[in-house]
Amino acid sequence: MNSIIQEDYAADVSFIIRPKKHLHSERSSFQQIDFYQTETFGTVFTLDGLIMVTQKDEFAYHDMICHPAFAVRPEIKKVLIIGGGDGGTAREVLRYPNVEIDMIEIDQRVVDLCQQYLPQTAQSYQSNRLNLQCRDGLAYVAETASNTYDLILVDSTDPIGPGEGLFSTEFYRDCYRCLNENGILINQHESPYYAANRREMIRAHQKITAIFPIAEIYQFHMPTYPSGHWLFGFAAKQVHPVSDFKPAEWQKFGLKTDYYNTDLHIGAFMLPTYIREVLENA
Ligand code: AG3
Repeated sequence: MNSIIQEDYAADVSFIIRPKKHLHSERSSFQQIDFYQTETFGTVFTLDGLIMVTQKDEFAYHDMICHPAFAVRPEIKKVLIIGGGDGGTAREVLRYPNVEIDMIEIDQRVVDLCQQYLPQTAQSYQSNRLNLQCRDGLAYVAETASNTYDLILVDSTDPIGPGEGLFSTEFYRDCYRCLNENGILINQHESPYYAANRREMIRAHQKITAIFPIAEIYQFHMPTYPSGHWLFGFAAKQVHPVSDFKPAEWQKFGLKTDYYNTDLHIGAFMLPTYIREVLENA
């Protein structure tokens, strides 16, 4: 077992947390899974050594993957989550009383272990509005009927290992087909700063813009991910995240959120110049 959590951001740059305890370590059929107890971030969950969830900052990621879409289309009902085995994304979606979720997570061990070590996110598994299947998300969308979903949330790892197919053109094409006319695709879109993440950000954006007429990117602050600056993609057939934004309607849900609010919504889609240029020149 490791005595430190170390994520390498570049050949000469790493992020290190010194845990109080290594709670669990195993290799599933898909990936290396670890849980740690830490002073500053609470429980930390890693896959193949990359930080997925920490108890202290997961609220930022799970608010931002979920709530902006509902503030654009408050009537969302049928939701598909691909990945997200820790349960945090489902927890936020389930706060909307009328939604029903299909969730497709490839690794049953992630689901089981998060229920044991991360009840803060895995509490969503108690809901009867969540229908979980442990299987490959790529195959699932390929088999799913057209126009099935209002919202697809791709809560994936980085595009290495089991998450790789969730960054492919064929996957995005199937997502497009499975969404109805007003449907929205939100995907984990990596980060602009370090070269390895930037490369994946560009590749994902190129593929999505070739398929979806509306393909925007939005940002948020994620302290335990590379550079602390992270992105989601917002892609749709016709709804636009800024011109179709409905703040008053979203506020009627009365949700108390710790990161998302309707004041930051539009600003999240306004990208810094260097990111715009990287995407335009790609
Ligand atoms: N999904 C992983 C986001 C990417 C993290 N990348 C990294 N640490 N290099 C998080 C799942 C949360 N439900």
